[in-house]
Amino acid sequence: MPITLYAHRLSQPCRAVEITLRELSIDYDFHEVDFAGGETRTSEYTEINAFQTVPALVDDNDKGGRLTLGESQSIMMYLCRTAPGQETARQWYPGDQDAMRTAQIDQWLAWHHGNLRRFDMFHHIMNLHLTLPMLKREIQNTLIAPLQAGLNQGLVTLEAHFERQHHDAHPPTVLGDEHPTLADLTMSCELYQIKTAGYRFGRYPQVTRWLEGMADRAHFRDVSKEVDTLGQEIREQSGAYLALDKAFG
Ligand SMILES: N[C@@H](CCC(=O)N[C@@H](CS)C(=O)NCC(=O)O)C(=O)O
Repeated sequence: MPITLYAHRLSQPCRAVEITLRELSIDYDFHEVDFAGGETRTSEYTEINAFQTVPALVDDNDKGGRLTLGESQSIMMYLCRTAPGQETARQWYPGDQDAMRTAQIDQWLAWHHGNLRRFDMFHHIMNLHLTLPMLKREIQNTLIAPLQAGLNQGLVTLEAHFERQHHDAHPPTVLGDEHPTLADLTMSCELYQIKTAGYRFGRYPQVTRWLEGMADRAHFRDVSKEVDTLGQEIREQSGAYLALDKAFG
């Protein structure tokens, strides 16, 4: 009996059916149904399972007959009733062989739907888990990426300014003297906080040198400890969404 299972492995009833097929050593073709993308609502799928859910099973028999079946428990019972290896199948579901044991199994199967499954919050947990990364990626694309482009323009200006000073005696400063001024302080505090989140300014070697010189000052270091800690947390928890290597590197 060529069998096709229409299913998705993130679905509990689908996994239960697929495990049944394997336990009974039944060969099957697996058709992954994109149920999150609405495939169960298509007319093609509705022909296979009028209830528009996964799993569904199609069994084409030798005589040209075709069975299409939805509802995981009906599918599992059918497989047990028709499996070639009946000795194994009867252990899973005795059917007519043992009415009393079968009635007990039926009772638990019915109870499962109204109880454990009804309160299974896995789908909500999964949605919550998937929503956060999607939201972060969306914010990176719509909010952070344009700011990175703008900041790159400013960094080009600053880099060119430092390059015009033509000396290596000390780290660059805005006025070119050894001692920084308020202009250095204000701008370095700005760029330093971006650096704490994991950005590097590799495309701008003079800016990098200037920033390192400023960040090396004792009071700068002390007063920056809190932003260092927050930046590290951001880097570890959200770095993957921030294009840390590409933005200014
Ligand atoms: N009582 C059904 C439940 C099937 C079910 O809830 N399937 C969900 C996935 S776990 C589904 O198909 N959802 C997609 C939809 O409703 O479009 C069974 O045991 O087969």
